[in-house]
Amino acid sequence: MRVKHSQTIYSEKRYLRTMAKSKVEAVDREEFYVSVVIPVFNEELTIGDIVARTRSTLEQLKLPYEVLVVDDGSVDRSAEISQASEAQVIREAHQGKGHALRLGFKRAKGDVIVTLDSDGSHQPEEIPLILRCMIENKVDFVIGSRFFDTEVNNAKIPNLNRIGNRVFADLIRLFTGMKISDSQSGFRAIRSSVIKKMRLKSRGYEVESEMLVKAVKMGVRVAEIPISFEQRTIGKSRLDPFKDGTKILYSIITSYLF
Ligand SMILES: Nc1nc2c(ncn2[C@@H]2O[C@H](COP(=O)(O)OP(=O)(O)OP(=O)(O)O)[C@@H](O)[C@H]2O)c(=O)[nH]1
Ligand SMILES: [Mg+2]
Repeated sequence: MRVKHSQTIYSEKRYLRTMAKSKVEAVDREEFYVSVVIPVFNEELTIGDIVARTRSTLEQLKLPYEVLVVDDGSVDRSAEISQASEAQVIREAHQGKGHALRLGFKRAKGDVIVTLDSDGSHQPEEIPLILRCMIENKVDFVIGSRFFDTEVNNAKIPNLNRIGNRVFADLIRLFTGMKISDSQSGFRAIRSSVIKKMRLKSRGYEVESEMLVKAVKMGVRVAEIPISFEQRTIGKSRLDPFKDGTKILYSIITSYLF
């Protein structure tokens, strides 16, 4: 199968410098409503801070926005804390990160959807960088990559996860011709018109690769920019490198073929 697409991978050092200088910068020239969708599963120690920083960043940008936290079955106070932080909270029985994101996408009213993790790995102050990249490069899907600033971020990411990421990137490149450094990053922005056409099916961590492969197949313009990254220091990862890695491999293949 031949994939017809136009694509841009944007990786200029400029963005790293911008990041160091000022994190909340004006996103100009385009007005759009931003929906930030945050999946949460037992992250009571970090979710309040993430929602507060997300809201404060969007307030400074002066863009209309909403923050949707999707909590599918946390047994801690994640949902209560999110509500108290003035996020809209969607609650459901536990199914997985992919299912949670899909619920959030369905509910989101925005023209652009931003996703970020709630365990403190991503910096909400970098949302403007992602949005700016979308506007300046006229792309529909921007991925925040952990693997540009390799010396700093590589050391924070477990070896097995890094190897897995490399394998997924190679496979995606083989199938689609697209060079990607971080197909699994959960820090992204995508036009909701694109999401609507994707018919996502993933329940778990494979949602990120499903979105990417389907976007490339649809001919959507995709860009990557560097982000800073902190490995979680509190709470618990539920990612099983073998079980979830296999699901991700399977998802890359099926998303490409069907
Ligand atoms: N709603 C919901 N969110 C989830 C689920 N699984 C993970 N998440 C969230 O998705 C984000 C990423 O999950 P992590 O467990 O940190 O996975 P990871 O980042 O690949 O793993 P680490 O590198 O160990 O942090 C976090 O914000 C989680 O709270 C789930 O089943 N439901
Ligand atoms: Mg994490």
